Amino acid sequence: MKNISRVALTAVAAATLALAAGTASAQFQNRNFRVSNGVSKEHPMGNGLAAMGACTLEKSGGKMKIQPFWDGALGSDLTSTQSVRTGSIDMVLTSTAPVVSIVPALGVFDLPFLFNTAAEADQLLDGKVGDWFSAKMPAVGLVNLAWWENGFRHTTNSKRPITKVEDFEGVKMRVMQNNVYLDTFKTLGSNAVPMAFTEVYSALETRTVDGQENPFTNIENMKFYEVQKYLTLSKHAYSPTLVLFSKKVWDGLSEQEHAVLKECAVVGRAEQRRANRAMEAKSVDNLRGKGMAVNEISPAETARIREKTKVIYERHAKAIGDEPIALVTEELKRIRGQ
Ligand code: TK8
Repeated sequence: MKNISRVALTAVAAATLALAAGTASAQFQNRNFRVSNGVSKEHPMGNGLAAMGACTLEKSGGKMKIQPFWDGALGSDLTSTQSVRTGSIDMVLTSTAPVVSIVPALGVFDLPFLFNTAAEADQLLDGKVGDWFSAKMPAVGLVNLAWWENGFRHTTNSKRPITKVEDFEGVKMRVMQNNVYLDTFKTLGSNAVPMAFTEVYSALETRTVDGQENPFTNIENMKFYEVQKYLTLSKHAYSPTLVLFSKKVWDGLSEQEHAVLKECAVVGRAEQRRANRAMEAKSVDNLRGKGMAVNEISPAETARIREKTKVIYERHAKAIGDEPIALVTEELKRIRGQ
């Protein structure tokens, strides 16, 4: 008698599981979401998207696929974001800086020396303040699924080591298409040139510009070390990455599909940040090994650079908005126990 009930139980359990999987799959349609990236597939954004894609496949019974495109194949941060707004591309991973022309409040994240650590950036972005910024996206045709990490930005150039403020003088510096970065590097004495990420390598190679600034992972991933001699550990800003989904496409999805995309973007976030930080930890040695001359800036000189760029906060407060600046600065004080 016992044997029969065990066999019956096993059959019922198997049928229940199959039904559940079938039901899950039935709640989902076949989807293939195309994602635009400015970086190459070896960048930690690839780790994040691989984790996110495995998650969406598993939770949709194999129906929801994520298809990354690399090296700006679908366009730059800004043009891809515009395409996501029209629905011709489903998703883009972009720095916040180029999106400021669409959502000015994001400009707060470009203010020099805003964040001190990645931990406080995570805490702010993954909390209610990050949600406040994400809530601004639907009005411009976008849905921010999560905050991933570009990282702390450092300066490279082909002219000289930058060890003090005066060394920025006359360096033709590519910056992201963003007024705060333009103003910051002009204020430091550089000849700042706004340019899409996809054009930077060739602009450095042809000496159209002397330098640029980016997190280590981008400097390594884009092989900027091949066309840049000097790396200065300026750590002058922290760039968040937006995981922007098209609201036009989003509005055609089910609640279950929404839930899976949000849940799996958070799974991808953990993996992308982990991979980014693991790569960053080895980057300075790797870049030295590729022939870059690496220098720190002394605390005294960093203090002079911070002092010189403080004016940026006042100059851009109106364009960014008092509310986002207050939200971020108050939350940072709270996180720091100030
Ligand atoms: C990559 C860009 C890049 C950014 C830049 O698509 O443009 O310098 O730092 O990460 O978003």
